Amino acid sequence: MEDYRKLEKIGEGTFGIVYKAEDSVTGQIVAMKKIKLGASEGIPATALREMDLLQGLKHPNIICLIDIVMDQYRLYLIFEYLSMDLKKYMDSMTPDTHIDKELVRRYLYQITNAIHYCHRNHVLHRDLKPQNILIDKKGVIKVADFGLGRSISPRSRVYTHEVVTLWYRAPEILLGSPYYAFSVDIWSIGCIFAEMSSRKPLFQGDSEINQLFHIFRILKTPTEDIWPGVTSLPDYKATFPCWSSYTLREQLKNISELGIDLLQKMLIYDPFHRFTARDILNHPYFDDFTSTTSE
Ligand code: INR
Repeated sequence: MEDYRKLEKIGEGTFGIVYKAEDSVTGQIVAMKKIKLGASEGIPATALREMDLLQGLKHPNIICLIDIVMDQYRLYLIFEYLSMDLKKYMDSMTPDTHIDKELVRRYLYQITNAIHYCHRNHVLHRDLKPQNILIDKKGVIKVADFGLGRSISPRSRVYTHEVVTLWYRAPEILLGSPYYAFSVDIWSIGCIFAEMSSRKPLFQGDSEINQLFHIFRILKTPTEDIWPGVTSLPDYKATFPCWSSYTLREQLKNISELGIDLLQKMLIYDPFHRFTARDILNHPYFDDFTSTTSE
């Protein structure tokens, strides 16, 4: 590993520690994700899967996998480097300030553009959250951490309950739906959009059931009328408390009418009626918007 000089630790991905590093030859600053190899197990399946996915995904708003380096004990994934993530950026702002409305729009456009590209290539991210959205000083966004992403065919089976970080997790996953699809990423983007606008996570649950109740309190407890089939989902209980007012607008004072309209469509309960990435990009919220990154 003389090819790269390790600088400081910058984070921990789903697996493996991430360092800032320098290319010994060119001096280029990179992000280096170190994956320890066990004595005999070889390369973890998750790492192979991530490499496979990332090598196939080339998009201006998706973090670029530059190189893969191995020595006897470790595997290093070399990525392009960005100096900040969206969570750190929001945490660094003083409490009463907001991300500029135009910047929120630029960020939302780029996140959605990245996910639209993933979905077109049959890849779900499944763990979108502010920590794995990287930003630079010029307003460019790149989505990272595909450690849990997985190439899927539509309606593929879910293998685990624990996929998306709780606050950004879609209700169909929380209710134990045996199938889920691209719509889970859209839910997460909606939650991130709300958080960028208000500086506060929209649904801050501390357990799966509490997460659901946070959602119900704001979007009403779902019924068969608004979400056909909901009462048949494995973890649905007829005894769920019945919240009957929709208070999304009241949660978000710093968002335009068009923004609220778009957000509502990203947070539609029924996954089949929830907006797609394409629908988001085509929404009037982006009408007078000129994207500065090419697709
Ligand atoms: C920063 C991170 C800057 N840049 C945390 C971080 C704080 C401040 O994780 C990061 C990465 C980067 C990063 O610049 N390139 C990558 C993370 C990841 C991949 S991953 C690539 O997949 O999330 O671990």
